[in-house]
Amino acid sequence: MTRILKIGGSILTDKSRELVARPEEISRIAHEISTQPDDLVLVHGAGSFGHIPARKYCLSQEFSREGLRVTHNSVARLCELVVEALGQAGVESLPVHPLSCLQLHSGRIERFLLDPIKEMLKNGIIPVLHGDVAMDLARGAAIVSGDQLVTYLATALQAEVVAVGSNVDGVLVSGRPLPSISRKNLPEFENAIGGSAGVDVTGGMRGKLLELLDLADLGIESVIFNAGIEGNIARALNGETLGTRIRRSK
Ligand code: IP8
Repeated sequence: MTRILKIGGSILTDKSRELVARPEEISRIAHEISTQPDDLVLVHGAGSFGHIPARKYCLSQEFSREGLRVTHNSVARLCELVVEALGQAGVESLPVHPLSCLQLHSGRIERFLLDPIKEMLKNGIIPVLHGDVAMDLARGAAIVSGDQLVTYLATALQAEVVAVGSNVDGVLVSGRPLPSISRKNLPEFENAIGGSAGVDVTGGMRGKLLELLDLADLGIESVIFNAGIEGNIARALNGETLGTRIRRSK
């Protein structure tokens, strides 16, 4: 039973300051994950390690060789902090950098070499992926969000649990989390759903929700929950519904 957990970059980093991580939060999350590490793929957001350089080099609009190098190296550094923290918590993981194993076309994943990820899972190792830059057949390069990775991986690996941890309690409407949302009732709430409080080049909550609705269309439901609250990660990994459930339309 494969489970996919995404931890938002806003939990792992200070989103307003470049290269500023939150080591206590990274360590807490690593300890929570260490309580149930089996068959788990971890994806983390880029936080200030990715969104600030990506904005500085205008990577959403422009091709910049230097910007690609700086942004990738920066998110790879955050990934290293996560992998190290997992090791400290007693669970083995390895970084899988999307830049090196997938190909985009117009910003969408077209090819993805999944064999190393499957082999890691078989051998009791947590693959750790992250929002990254990647080469793009139409544009030279583009940004691939952790949320797009979640959707792709959940489909390819037929995940049974898909949990997306954010720094808020779910999909908020008037400050409160919706218990569930589907493509059918999206128009009711669409205008009330915001982007992100910090610097974000991949669309914040709206971008996340659209990815997960695509996944629900394929029959795989997910939850968006608050990973900043201790204990929630373990609950989400158990398949409990907390936060907002992204349901398939009936
Ligand atoms: O934080 C964005 O990934 P996300 C990746 O998962 C970059 O949206 C490089 C900004």
